[in-house]
Amino acid sequence: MSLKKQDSKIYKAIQDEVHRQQEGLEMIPSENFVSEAVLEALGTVLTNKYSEGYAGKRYYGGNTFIDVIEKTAVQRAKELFGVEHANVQPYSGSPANQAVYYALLEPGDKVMGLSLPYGGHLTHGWKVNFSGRYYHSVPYGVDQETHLINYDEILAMAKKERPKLLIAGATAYPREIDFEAFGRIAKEVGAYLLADISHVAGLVVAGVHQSPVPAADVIMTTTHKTLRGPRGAIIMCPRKEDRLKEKYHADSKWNLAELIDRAVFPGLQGGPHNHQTAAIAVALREAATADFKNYGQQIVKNAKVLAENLLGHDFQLVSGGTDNHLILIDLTNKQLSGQEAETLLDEVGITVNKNMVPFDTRKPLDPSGIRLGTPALTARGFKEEDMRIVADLIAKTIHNPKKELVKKETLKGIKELTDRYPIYTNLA
Ligand code: DSN
Repeated sequence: MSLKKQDSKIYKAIQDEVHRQQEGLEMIPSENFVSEAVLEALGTVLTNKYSEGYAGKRYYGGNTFIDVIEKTAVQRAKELFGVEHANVQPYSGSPANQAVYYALLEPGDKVMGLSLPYGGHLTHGWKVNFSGRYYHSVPYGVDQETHLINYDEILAMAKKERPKLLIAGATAYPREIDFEAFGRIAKEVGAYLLADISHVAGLVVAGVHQSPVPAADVIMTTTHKTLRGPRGAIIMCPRKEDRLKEKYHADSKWNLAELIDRAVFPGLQGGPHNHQTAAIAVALREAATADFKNYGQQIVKNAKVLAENLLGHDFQLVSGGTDNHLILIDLTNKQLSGQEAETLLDEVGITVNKNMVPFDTRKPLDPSGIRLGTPALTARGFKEEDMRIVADLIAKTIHNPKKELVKKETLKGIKELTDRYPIYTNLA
């Protein structure tokens, strides 16, 4: 029976969401639109199957075709990123980072990552997360003046703290991350380097951002952000050998790749989500095309034009602009909180998220900033000239919170844009 007939409530909510995505400007920088082929792979009978273990070594029968799918996804990840090993089973980014910790560390070991209020991720050592609770987190921040990562300061701190794991990566950092510099620091202090490229994986693949492959011991990426895949994550080892085996795992018979695989299963997870693995494989194939390279380049071009035009409307941008897919606006000069701006923009169909800015004096649930980005709009086909219009629409909305006529004009402007770049037309 069709979903529509069997469960009209859920069917309607899904249709409403299709329309929301089609008719609004999706600007949360960690979100994207997958292709119809990826969607098709996700909604398949693969969700019915258990396949604990790895290809050729499963704890359940009937995995002939699942093995084909998982091996294909692994091979595509290895080729796309240029790594020796890939594990495509993590359910998403947080479980994947948990697996990296489980593979490399013992509880209480020291980790050093970018602090959450300065743009880091919960799993990079934040106190309420497993990473801050079960490990000894000594977070670094950003420079007070420039809001940039200060590699000299991180080196000095790492020399003093001697972390076992150094983490390079962010969720709200608008500049390119210098993985090579992080690699030098990790080598100097004898730490593992985890590059969490969840936000910028698509930019790395497109060659617009530095690849962490030469520098990192382990690379983790979610698959659903700039990479344009389904929700999920991949853990990769550029080199299978454990560079610090003598120091940290002298008694272990496993190399780095084996430590990672054993941490994902049986360490933390049960059966992989095979429908997700298939969709990841499809997305990785798409990401290997010339079109995707153009897409990654366009994401950054669009973000830069958006940033320039927002500056023209007197918005204050953290670090003064962007090198990647995201922009962090500090709304302090607009007498508006991040929550108020998020709500105002939501009312006209512009979706962004409230976000702390570095050295924020407000609270996480009502911070001083909003975070916005270009991956999803670029996936629809938006170009530089469209981003100028988007900047105008954002400015109008923020500057005229109570004017109904302005709101009407903005809604009209958004409709013109979204009609020009339809998505999922076969689903509406
Ligand atoms: N929640 C993601 C983001 O929005 O950046 C990170 O996990």
